[in-house]
Order: sequence, then C-alpha cells, then structure tokens
Amino acid sequence: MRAPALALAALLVLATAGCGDDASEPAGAPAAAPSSAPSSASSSAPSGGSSSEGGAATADASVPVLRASVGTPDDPEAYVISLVDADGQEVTELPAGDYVVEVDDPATSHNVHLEGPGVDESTTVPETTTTQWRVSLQPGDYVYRCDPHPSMVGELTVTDV
Ligand SMILES: [Cu+2]
Repeated sequence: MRAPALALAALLVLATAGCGDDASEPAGAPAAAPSSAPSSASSSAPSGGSSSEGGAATADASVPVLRASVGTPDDPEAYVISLVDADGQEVTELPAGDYVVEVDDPATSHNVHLEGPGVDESTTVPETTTTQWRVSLQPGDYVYRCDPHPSMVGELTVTDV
C-alpha cells in the first residue's frame, strides 16, 4: 500500500531536483527514473518527467552535430582545419537546417571561423576553446577557416531542402 506513494514521492523528488539542479545531476535522474517507475507512474505524470529530461536530450538528438577543429590529436598547432559530421566524415555539402557545431580549438596560433549566409562565428586565435555553436544554415556557400593562415580553409555548400 505504501509502495505507490513512496514511488510518487521519489518521482517528485527526482523531478524537483532535476528542474532546479539539472546541470549537476543529468546522469543520475534519467537512470533512476525508468528502473524505479512502474508504467502507472509514468502515465500519471508524463509532462513533468518528459519536459525536465527532454529539454537537453531531445535538443541534442534532433539537431545534427558537426565538429569543427584545428590541429591534430598529436599536434594542436598543426596547420589543419576540419569540419566533420557525427561519424567523423568530412563535410562538404549539407541540407539547410539547424545544426550544432561542436568546436575544438586547442591551438594558440589558430582559430576556427565559420562564415556564410546568416552565420559568422569564430573562436579567438590566442585562446584555446571548446564550445558549441547553434547555427541555422541556409542554402549557399559557407567557408570555415583559420583567419591567420589562408591555407587552413574549407568550403561547405548548403543545399535547399
Ligand atoms: Cu591557423
């Protein structure tokens, strides 16, 4: 008799903790909820559970990820710039839409600069940075480059969908 009440109380605690503290406990809450929650509990509170967890998870899952980086794993100052998809394949053509660009600039002599229709994002040359850009790519030609080094450049064509 007490089990359902305890389960609901636990869910409320998890939901409350998740909303106020989602940055510090993203792994704990989603892992605990499905194993401890019977199907009746999930149907009684679908909006609370899905919205508190879904915000970050669905945003990442539904928007394709690109990775822009300079240097190589062995030498962050190597004169290399790359733009790859989630599978590590070089990207030269993409359909228009929203993307998350995960940017890795471990170099003090290079930067990453993505420029094209509606987009002008860059890291700074001296600072080493790991960041994310949420971009809305439109049909047209984009260029990603390292500003001080003209040889470090790549082109991306975005096509109509
Ligand atoms: Cu450079």
